[in-house]
Amino acid sequence: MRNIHRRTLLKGAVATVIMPAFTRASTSEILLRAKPASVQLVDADHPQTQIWGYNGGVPGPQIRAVQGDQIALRLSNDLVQPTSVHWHGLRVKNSMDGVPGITQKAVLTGEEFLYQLDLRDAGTFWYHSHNRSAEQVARGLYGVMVIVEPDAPDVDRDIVVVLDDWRLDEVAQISEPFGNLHDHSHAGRLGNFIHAMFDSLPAQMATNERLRLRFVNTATDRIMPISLRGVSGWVVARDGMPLKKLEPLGILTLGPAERADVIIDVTAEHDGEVLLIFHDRNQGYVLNDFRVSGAAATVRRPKPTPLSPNPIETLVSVAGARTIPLRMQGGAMGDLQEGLYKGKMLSMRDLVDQGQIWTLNGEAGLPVEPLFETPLHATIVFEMRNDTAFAHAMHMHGTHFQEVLPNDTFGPHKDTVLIQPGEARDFAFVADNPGKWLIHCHMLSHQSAGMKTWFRVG
Ligand SMILES: [Cu+2]
Repeated sequence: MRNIHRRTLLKGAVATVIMPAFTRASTSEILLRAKPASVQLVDADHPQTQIWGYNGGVPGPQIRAVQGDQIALRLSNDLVQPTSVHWHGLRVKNSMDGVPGITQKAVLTGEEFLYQLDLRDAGTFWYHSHNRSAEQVARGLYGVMVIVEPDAPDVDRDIVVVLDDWRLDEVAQISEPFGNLHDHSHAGRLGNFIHAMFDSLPAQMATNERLRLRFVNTATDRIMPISLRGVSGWVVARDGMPLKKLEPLGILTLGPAERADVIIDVTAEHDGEVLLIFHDRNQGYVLNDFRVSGAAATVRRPKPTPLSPNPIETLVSVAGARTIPLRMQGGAMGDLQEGLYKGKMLSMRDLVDQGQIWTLNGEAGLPVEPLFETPLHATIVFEMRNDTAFAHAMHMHGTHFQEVLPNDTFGPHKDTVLIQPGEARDFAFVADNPGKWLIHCHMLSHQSAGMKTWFRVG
């Protein structure tokens, strides 16, 4: 049995609830003003934390829209650094993908950029800075997008739960500097304050109440294994895409940028409690606890049915597909001797001098030429090989991929996958979204230290 600690990792801290402004998408523009702000991140015994956020909060305004909507979002940059916004997991037009140097110029201080998005898929997505993201996301430049199904499942409450990990000093300010070589060469910048931010806080829960929880791991580098006590439930979607077969809810491990939609029924009795637990090694830490009072119904509802699928192509075969090796190397305790960087072959020592520690297929940083080019509608298989001592959260822009499993079967659609040390796993997709797309580690410390590349479709 695991030990359960009723505290978060930072001494004296308690889990926090932040109620972001809801932004209902409509025909008018949504303004996202990236700017410094001060928020009560930790408890009232600590000072407010200086963050960078959209419209003065973290998370930024929650964008709720209906599948099929078109929305326009105007980014306005009031930061001291250039910035951009990436719509993580949304299958957007390439020019709207928010990647400086690939799909747009970074938005300079005092300037603006208008993003126009077609919301093809329903589900739980998020948006975040894609410029100097290891710093800008760590400072709070992210928010959640909920794209509602026309036939949303019947639940009593639908709640967004953001999981984040902050490195704070003793007066609750974000620790600097960023870009620490030890972080970058190991598991990334890990924090000392882990919390769950609910967009609406259930003051209490009731027996047999049914909730949909939309978990989003917004941490730059922290893998989040979580579980719930006092409930029974199912994972119904991953990375915004409905699962064909619901997964019973056990310990849910979300790598950086991964999402999971969960439907739970409260099984705890009156005067019992529901716990949200973060697991770290053999310890469990209670992030939130909810008192159970009364009953919402006398009996549990039947098991939910799967959500309606999104209009994304589902693989049936990879026969004749083009395979692209994607070998991860480098980092501490790795065996990387040298790597290509900006067209030059450098020794590991020289790479490190450039802040580059990780390679994909022997190259660090964004190559001038794409990793590969493919005509539209071709099927591509990434042969991912993790030859490093650390896990990586590999994220592909533009569409979702599916794991290639035995006997022409395929895993769920995912935009980010956690690949453990030594693992060799294949992920396939149909290249149906034209443009220049990134594939990179979403441990943002690893990305900034080299682990990224790109490809061209069409
Ligand atoms: Cu990584």
